[in-house]
Amino acid sequence: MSLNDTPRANRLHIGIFGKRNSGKSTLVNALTGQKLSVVSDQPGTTTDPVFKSMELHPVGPVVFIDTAGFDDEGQLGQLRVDKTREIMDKTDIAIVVFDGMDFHKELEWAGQLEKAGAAVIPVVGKADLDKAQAEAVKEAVKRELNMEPILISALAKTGLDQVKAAIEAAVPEDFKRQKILGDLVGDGQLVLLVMPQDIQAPKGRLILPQVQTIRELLDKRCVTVCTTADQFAFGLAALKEPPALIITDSQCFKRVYEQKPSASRLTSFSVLFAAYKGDIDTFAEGAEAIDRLTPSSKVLIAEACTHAPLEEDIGRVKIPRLLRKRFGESLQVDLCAGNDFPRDLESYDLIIHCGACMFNRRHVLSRIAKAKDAGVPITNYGITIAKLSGILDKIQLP
Ligand SMILES: Nc1nc2c(ncn2[C@@H]2O[C@H](COP(=O)(O)OP(=O)(O)O)[C@@H](O)[C@H]2O)c(=O)[nH]1
Ligand SMILES: [Mg+2]
Repeated sequence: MSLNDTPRANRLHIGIFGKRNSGKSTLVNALTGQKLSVVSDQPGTTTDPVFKSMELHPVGPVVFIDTAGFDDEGQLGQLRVDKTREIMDKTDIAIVVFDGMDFHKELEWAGQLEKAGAAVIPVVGKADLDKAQAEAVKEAVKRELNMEPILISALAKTGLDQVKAAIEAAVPEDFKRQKILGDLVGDGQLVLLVMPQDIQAPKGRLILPQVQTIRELLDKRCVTVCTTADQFAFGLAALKEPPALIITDSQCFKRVYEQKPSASRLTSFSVLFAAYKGDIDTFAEGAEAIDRLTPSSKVLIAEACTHAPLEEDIGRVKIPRLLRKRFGESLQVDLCAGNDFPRDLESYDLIIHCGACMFNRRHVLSRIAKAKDAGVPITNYGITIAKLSGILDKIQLP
């Protein structure tokens, strides 16, 4: 990914699902106009999901995900099916390829994808081979799904414009209006950003939430001033008027709150991203569960990044320390990272998720849904720190 690209996590995720050999890879290649997935008549050619980012006019930045096929067999096959299942949780729009009259698997997956929150576009593939058979499949699928499948031939490149139009029509509303700042700041206002001095990003870079927030502020023509936490007071003093909004890293929340002018509203990058990449109301409600923890409670920390732990890692060190300080050393704190998310959530009293800048919104929403299914409150890092520092009621939620 180049620095100028839209990060993958902000792209519309379009997953291609179907049996092995149904023409999924050929379809992705045809839709993107690029040869990126191996196509062969050997079932099981695509193993790990393949991600391909592109600009899809007029939808915008999307990523197509070519999967292995959900009918895979054997031990290796099960691994591939599991990988495909993981993709389900990230999928905004699912293209389900129907191939032949035996389509109970396709129906089953279409149902699961819908339940996971994806918009399903059914297509009948290889329509160039036997038109009458393809029509028959289409009618049968239509009866079952109550949706009209699109007849396509990825090889002859027919039906592709219809698929693109269906994608455009299926873009979820919340994806279209995705904004980080909401109504927190008006056009052209003065905004001060406070970032920690131990910037947790590769040398010469800023972390994504900061980059994206700055970009959106500049789009709003806001005068955007950045400072490290230790220079906060100096930064404030250098401004002629109090900033309309201060956005701070949650690690220095308390200090900034105590020093800020009363005229300035205050929020944090994590709070902004809790709303942008999740559900702020659920997270705020989930944070209330912190008050109900006891020394024998069990907390799950879910970290999206699999990076090597930093010395003062917020999820691995800071939050567990803050919690144990309040509830004692016997408090059990488990950690999961990356795509791993435990199936048995019921035993937890609280889930604390990271800001998820590496995840797309759908992925976080699917985890929120799983937590709700299990009856476990869920919140995130920024809200937890605000809650533990006693200032959750003093910050602006977007
Ligand atoms: N006739 C015809 N063959 C196709 C079509 N799409 C794919 N194929 C062939 O079907 C085989 C499997 O295709 P592939 O894209 O690898 O399937 P996947 O396993 O679902 O990814 C290959 O030999 C393709 O050339 C199509 O629209 N028409
Ligand atoms: Mg394939």
